[in-house]
Amino acid sequence: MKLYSYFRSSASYRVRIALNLKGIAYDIVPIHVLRGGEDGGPRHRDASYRALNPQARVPALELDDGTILTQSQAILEWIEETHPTPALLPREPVLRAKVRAIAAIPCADIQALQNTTTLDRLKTQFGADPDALKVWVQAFVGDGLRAIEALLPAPAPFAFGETPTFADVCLVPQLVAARRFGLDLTPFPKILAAEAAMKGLDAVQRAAPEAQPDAE
Ligand SMILES: N[C@@H](CCC(=O)N[C@@H](CS)C(=O)NCC(=O)O)C(=O)O
Repeated sequence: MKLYSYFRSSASYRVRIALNLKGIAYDIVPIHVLRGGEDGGPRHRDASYRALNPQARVPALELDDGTILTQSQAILEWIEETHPTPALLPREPVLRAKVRAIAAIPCADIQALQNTTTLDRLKTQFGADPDALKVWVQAFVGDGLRAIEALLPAPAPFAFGETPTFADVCLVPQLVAARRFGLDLTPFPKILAAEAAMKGLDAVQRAAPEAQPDAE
């Protein structure tokens, strides 16, 4: 199995965590989203990568039979369905929905607003300077994290109990981006407790941006 991944990509990081927690072997194929392309542009916009993922985004997971999966949430669901243990979703349907709802906040509602393409467009088309971009990202990440903090039960020690779920898998990468943009995380003790529990796991440490072959 091959994971097309960029070390700093939060969407790639989610998939790396899930693969590691499940003990699934994979090779990383680094795809730089800022440079490294055949035409001098970013690697993920190369025709050869678009042939794999026409959306020109990371991650993409190539299965051993050549099938390409895209979109981190779809990949997480595939991982859970094909490798059910250790489970990353609770058994009970209401709890499953609650875990998926927490995971959806970074994946669906925050990430697109802090993505490279979005920030580039704000800069080039609307003249946003670095301070304006920071205000933008802090606003959307802060809104999302406030909602998550309100929705989470008391950590025990993970977001939804004694074992990690998709909620934890999606929270850890979101916090990297939050810190990169200088967001004060002290109002989020439940989120920080779940993150601390995750960071104690070898599988999560091996998925970290700084542990990747393409880390800079
Ligand atoms: N919803 C997608 C988002 C994928 C995505 O936007 N990935 C970012 C890196 S985290 C990317 O490829 N950015 C490149 C770009 O914006 O051009 C997912 O969860 O897989």
